[in-house]
Amino acid sequence: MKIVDATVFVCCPGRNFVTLRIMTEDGVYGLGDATLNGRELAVASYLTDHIVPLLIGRDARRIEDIWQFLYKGAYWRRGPVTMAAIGAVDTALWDILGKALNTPIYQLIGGASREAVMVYGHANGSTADETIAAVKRYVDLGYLAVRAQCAVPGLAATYGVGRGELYYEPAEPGLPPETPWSSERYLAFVPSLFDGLRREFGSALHLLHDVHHRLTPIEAARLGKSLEPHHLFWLEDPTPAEVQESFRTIRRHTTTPIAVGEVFNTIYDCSRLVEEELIDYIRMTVVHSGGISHLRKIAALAELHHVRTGAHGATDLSPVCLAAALHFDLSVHNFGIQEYMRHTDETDRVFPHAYTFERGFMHPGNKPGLGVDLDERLAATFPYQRAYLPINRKLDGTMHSW
Ligand code: EZ4
Ligand code: CO
Repeated sequence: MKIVDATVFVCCPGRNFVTLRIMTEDGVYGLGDATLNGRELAVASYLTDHIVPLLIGRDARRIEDIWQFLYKGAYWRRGPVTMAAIGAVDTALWDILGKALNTPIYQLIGGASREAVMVYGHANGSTADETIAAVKRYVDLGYLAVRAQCAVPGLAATYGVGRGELYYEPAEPGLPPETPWSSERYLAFVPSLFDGLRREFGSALHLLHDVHHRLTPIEAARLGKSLEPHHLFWLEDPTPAEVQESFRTIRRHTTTPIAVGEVFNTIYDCSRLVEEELIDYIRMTVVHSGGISHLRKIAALAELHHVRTGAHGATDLSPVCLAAALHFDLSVHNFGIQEYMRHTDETDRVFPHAYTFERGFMHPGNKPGLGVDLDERLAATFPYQRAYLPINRKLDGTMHSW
């Protein structure tokens, strides 16, 4: 089952996506998402210029060997660009194998461990009342879990507060917008938001919150502690995770469950967090962490330490990545929850897919492989548009994590 061709597609049906298509000699092809928000073309070039020539002629069924060949063979290891490129190849090869065997991927990686996968949606508002109304809309759509974000009084723009109701898209065409940040104002406000949410929705609804890497460990510990009465499903990215030891401080002070990992790329980025049981959910992304093969190893390590999965599923990951995540989620034993930000209608049309949402749960469907296709002709009508994520500055102008 020789690989005869591999092509990279860059398109912008509402936002940019990079997609790898690997073709085999018998005409079976597989897709992999390679989108790295704001740095898309670096991955496209890594694939086209450096990986595609290495794939031609290889046996598409040797998924693990090709993974190791691309990882060890590059000499330069890890990093989001490299791991997104490897992740795209890995996903495409699983897609090919599933199609060749006429089987959905989840059946190749252990079969279903559950009937369907619980997902959470993103609710946001400019005021606490607006956020409450947005959460209500998700509850009405059947969601059992909702992430709640709100603009902070006195700050002109806040992470997670979008323009539409269901879609939140932080990347902006053109150069990166600058947004102001104050940890003091944020910390003073968030507990009251969750007081209001629990008053409105009672205790059964799963509520999540994303700090988006903005607090110091001790500030994050304080926030976790103050939110304990509201028993969050998780508090996400409380502090930047380059320093894994930081999480000891948070852990020492609060029982609020901690989730982290959307910017991680390999098992080494999370091994200490997992082995020391400093986190509760590992949120690594299929595309940015070496694909389904590597994510399964991470899940296996996490399972030993009571850490569950919560794969990143933002709109800047294409339907190809979401499908891969759903096959992974359905099969691993220690699945926790899946992030589900709905894509725009244009995106859904460019990537027709078999996955479904019903009453707060998703299922990858039973089409062979991933169950996602790429409408190449439609994709070509949406050319790449340069776009960046915003940057953050404190009120005095100091650069801060976004
Ligand atoms: O900001 O994926 O939990 N979800 C998130 C995302 C990230 C984007 C960055 O590209 O934090 O919305
Ligand atoms: Co996040």
